[in-house]
Amino acid sequence: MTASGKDKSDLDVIIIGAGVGGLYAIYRLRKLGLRIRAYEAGDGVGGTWFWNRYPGCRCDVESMEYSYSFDNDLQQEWEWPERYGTQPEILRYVEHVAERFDLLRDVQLKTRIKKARFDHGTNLWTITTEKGETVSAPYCIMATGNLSTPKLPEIAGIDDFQGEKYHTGLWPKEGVDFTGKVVGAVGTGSSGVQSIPLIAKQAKHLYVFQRTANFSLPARNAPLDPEKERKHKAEYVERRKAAYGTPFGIAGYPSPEKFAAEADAEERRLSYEAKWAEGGSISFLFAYKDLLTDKAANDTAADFVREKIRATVKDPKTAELLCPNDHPIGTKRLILDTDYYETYNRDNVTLVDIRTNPIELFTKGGLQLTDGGTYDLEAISFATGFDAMTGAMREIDIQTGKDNCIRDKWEDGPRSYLGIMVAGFPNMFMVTGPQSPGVKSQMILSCEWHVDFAANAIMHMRGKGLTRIGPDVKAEDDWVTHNNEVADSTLYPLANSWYMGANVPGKPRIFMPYVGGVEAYTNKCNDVVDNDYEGFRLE
Ligand code: N01
Repeated sequence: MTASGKDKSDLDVIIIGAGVGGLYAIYRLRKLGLRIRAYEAGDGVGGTWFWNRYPGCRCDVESMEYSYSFDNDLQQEWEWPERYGTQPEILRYVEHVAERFDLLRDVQLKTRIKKARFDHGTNLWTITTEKGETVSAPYCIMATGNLSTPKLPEIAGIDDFQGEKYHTGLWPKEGVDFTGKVVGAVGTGSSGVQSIPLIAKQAKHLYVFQRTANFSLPARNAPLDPEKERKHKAEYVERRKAAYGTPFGIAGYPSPEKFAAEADAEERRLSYEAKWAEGGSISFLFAYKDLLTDKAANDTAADFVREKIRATVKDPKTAELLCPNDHPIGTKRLILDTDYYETYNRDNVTLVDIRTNPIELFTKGGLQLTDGGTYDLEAISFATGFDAMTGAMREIDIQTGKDNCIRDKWEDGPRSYLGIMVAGFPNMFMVTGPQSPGVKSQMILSCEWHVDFAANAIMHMRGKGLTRIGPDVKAEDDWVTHNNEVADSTLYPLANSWYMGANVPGKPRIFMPYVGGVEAYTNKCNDVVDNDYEGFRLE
């Protein structure tokens, strides 16, 4: 790190974040001969997989897919033990990649960036760390992650609670032993649903405080079938290419051929039954063409899952509470679980409905509900999610002039061109930014796509002797409009999800990811480049 006042352009590209995207940026840009450095808040690399160490944490994309594609030897040699990778296994993989390609020498750990300023005179970004150090470069890549700003509930007394308190997104490295303890679990999204069965196995008693029931499907995790692995590896290169031509960036799932109404009730039941037995969310959502666009079609799938919940959970009142009823299936991230619903048949687990009777306040020894009921708790696991998609960038004070900062620009929701750049913020690239398919795709593939786009753009600029690139306001406006139109043609906006910013009080309700699919998106990006970076201004 250059001390303030020294040579201001000792790097070509600053990378913020050393998760999956940031690490690939180091690899890719270094190969191009660029001087780069990544700044990472954690004391290790891996981003999401570094921070989310809660029990049961596992990826919901199959391990043969959820990996880098940039090096065929890497993808051939790495062996995944299970169908879905656990957090420790994925972190081990990411650390292996960092070591294998000698990426760590360009990472500065334990360094949180507080400020980023662009100087229009010099065309340099200068970033400032928490400790006040600064460094400058013509380009800056925000590899800050979409789910990297953990959020605790804004409920009175939360700091008064004297027991153990954990957030799934900031879980202690050494793990947590709940043995013999009375534990509360708040939050029943993916993190809650994955952790609750394991916490229940340890706790003396577990109270699950549920505000919204979510749809969850069985993951059917198992040791990886060696024959499946062999076949997959033989086709790896073709599968990766094919992935860019699919909706979610994952090849191997045949597109649905029928609308739900084209099948009768029995045919639909058999189809859902087969998907349920197979495990996994993409396959389930691919049962029919219109599950995410037509409410009546969606109801057929949602009813099927509700019936499964009723058939699994023995206490009818608990089963009914666990049946999601406020959003179409798939419009919140569809969860994959192992024994989630079965967990409610344990004597030491109680589901508490905080939709009709919210948590009023936390106390020294537990919490109190609105009706005055109290719960004594020795530990609380908060699986309450993140200030998603925009939180990490809004935490950095990003400015390109006195009246132009990202916090203000995104006050009413994010605006970007392709989720890659923001008008008025030149030379700043985002990795899987809002209005890109990032979180609705195989994330690692999308990270590679975005880093490649930035790398190619930077080399294009250098080749032409240009120094400043950023989107036109009109191109950005059109992309935002397109993003919203595509979202509005689906059922997604019907859910109070983090895609909509709905989980953060006061956050504007705008649908943030691009749901037109990876194929449409990558085609658009290719057209933009082929048309001389159409929509970007290169100066
Ligand atoms: O967070 P969430 P997450 N009082 O926002 C509740 C990815 N991920 O960490 O629905 C009471 O989904 C909230 O209730 P409600 C994946 O993309 C992937 O679980 O807002 N409750 C909800 O139940 C996922 O979607 C994997 O009413 C409050 C929960 O907390 C994303 O990360 C694993 C509350 C938050 O759910 C985020 O998942 C884990 C309050 N004040 C995560 N505030 C896999 O790959 C929030 N809640 C499998």
